[in-house]
Amino acid sequence: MQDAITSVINSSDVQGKYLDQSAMDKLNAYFQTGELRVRAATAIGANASEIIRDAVAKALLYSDITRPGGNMYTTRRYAACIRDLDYFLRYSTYAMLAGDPSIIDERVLNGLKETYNSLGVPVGGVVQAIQAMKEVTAGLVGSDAGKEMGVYFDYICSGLS
Ligand SMILES: CCC1=C(C)/C(=C/C2=NC(=C\c3[nH]c(/C=C4\NC(=O)[C@H](C)[C@H]4CC)c(C)c3CCC(=O)O)/C(CCC(=O)O)=C2C)NC1=O
Repeated sequence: MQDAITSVINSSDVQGKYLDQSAMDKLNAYFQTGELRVRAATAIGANASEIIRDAVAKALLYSDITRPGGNMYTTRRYAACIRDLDYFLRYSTYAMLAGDPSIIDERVLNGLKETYNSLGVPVGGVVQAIQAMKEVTAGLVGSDAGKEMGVYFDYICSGLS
């Protein structure tokens, strides 16, 4: 995985140069939001199951997905869905702390779309649930940190579509 610091340093290193102004600006923006990121990650970690419960209630409950014939029907599949949402929330939080999405590519998106397609997991429903987590999370951590988390929730959604 990469983070905001290694990604800036690596791209300067490839050119054999010291960091230029735009690289310094990127680093500065990252350092200035450090406390915001740590505070948001703490709040998300302490409230993960509530975030997921509220997102499921907003996006999935009482829809065709949870009725007989739907992909979340049966306790086993319902639990698999909740577990997937917990993965998305946890890895988005890691990526938000790192300021870089590469961990999501490596550990979440790699092969996921193919897995969902082969199991009949409706990607549209997954995207709706992730968007609902984005709203619920922003409500918890505030709009600045919420926007930052939104980048990584959206990153997962685009990787699935
Ligand atoms: C850490 C990275 C990681 C991810 C992301 C991951 C996802 C993942 N979700 C799966 C299944 C599943 N995923 C869902 C999810 C849903 N169904 C719906 O209708 C909802 C819209 C949605 C929840 C939002 C369901 C129901 C299954 C079980 C499908 C089945 O076995 O029939 C499977 C197949 C194997 C299994 O059942 O465990 C994988 C690999 N596994 C991983 O290791």
